[in-house]
Amino acid sequence: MGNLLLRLKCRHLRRQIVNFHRRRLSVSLSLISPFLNPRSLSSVCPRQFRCGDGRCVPLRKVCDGVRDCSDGRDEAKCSTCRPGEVYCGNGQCRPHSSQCNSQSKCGDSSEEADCAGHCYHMCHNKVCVSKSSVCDGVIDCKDRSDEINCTKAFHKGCSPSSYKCANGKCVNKINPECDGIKDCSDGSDETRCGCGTRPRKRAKIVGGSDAGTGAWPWQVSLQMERYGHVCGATLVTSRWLISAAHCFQDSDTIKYSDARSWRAYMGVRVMNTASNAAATRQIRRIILHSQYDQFTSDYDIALLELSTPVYFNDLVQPVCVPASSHAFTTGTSCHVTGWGVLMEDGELASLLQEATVKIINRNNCNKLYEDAVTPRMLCAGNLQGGVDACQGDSGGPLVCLERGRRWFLAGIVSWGEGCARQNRPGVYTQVTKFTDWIHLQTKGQV
Ligand code: 4AZ
Repeated sequence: MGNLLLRLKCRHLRRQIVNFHRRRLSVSLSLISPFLNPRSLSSVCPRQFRCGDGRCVPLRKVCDGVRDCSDGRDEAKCSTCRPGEVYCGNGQCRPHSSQCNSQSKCGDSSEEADCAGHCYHMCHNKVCVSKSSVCDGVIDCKDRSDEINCTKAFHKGCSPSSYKCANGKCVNKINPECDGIKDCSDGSDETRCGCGTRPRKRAKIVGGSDAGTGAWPWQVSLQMERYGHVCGATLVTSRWLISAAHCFQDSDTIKYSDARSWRAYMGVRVMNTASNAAATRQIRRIILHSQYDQFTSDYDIALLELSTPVYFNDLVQPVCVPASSHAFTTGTSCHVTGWGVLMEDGELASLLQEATVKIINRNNCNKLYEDAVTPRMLCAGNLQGGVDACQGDSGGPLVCLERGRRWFLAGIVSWGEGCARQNRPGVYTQVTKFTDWIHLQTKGQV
């Protein structure tokens, strides 16, 4: 695959998008100054603290006892913590759950001080896994022990790692859904399994970074009439697409939230002409997650209902949506696809690109991103750099092959610092955290 960079749109760097549209279409759009509008002003400090004068300060410098903002805003309101938070030795407030989890959230490690080197969960091979990585839907221990012995009964009767059958019974096997074996007595783990296959690919192996025809039949290009390709999305049923909420945040000049402005192109490989699409649909409505936070990128998920259903064929197929209990293993090679830029500030790809990226443990990823990775996010990439999603890939799929037979949607391209930089992996919306939300919003259609 070489040093492939996938392309995409960046939600928080609105200026880049506008620039990109200007380059692409030579349409004279007025460049939005982030200093004119309070919302854009905040958006120039993604995952950082914004001082009163607009300067950005890393979150780790907030409440660290040192005034970094000229107005001292970074050190104001630091003396008390909210309920459920732990007061760190340096004055910071951190979630109580971060105490004694072998992962310093306080910055000064004060919340880890009285833990006597305690390891929350020790894998059989003596790898220590912190509290927040246990039962979080990502397998970190080779023996899977961090996702097997989940006894907390908060999945409406089933432990987080056990699959809940339609009749409410729990199945403790890892990822039993659509694996060809009936595990639920009511057979519900094997219903609705017409997903995650690639009819065209059965007899073919395609190498390199250009995707073969029909290689990723759930990949959708979301386009706006005036601007062409803006974001990716994933086909999950004949009526529903999953994408990123940040693709639909209005700017001062562009109403990204208006469903009527968008077209979904499916079965496309070569981007340049829309006539290449096997199917085109208008969008009936866009459902944004109500907790989406444009500053932290938390809950970066959107559902798009198509105006009319699409017909499946060799080039248009839905991917499987994982059950909330589905675990994706740290270190697994998964695939991200899109028509995003081939390098930071580069041009969009005209041929659909594919890249192999490995699932990264969230705690390790948080160390690289100063705790900006929430439990709703999943990191994947190559820590050496060189392979990643980038602007224009946003909203598109990160998919993993399960037991060599079906592809499941593990993530939605969401954010990252730059593209393909060393120790700056891609951050994705973790789909398993939204399985119930998706089911609810689509009234059980997904
Ligand atoms: C973006 O600008 C963006 N390298 C998306 C993904 C990544 C970086 C930026 C990951 O939307």
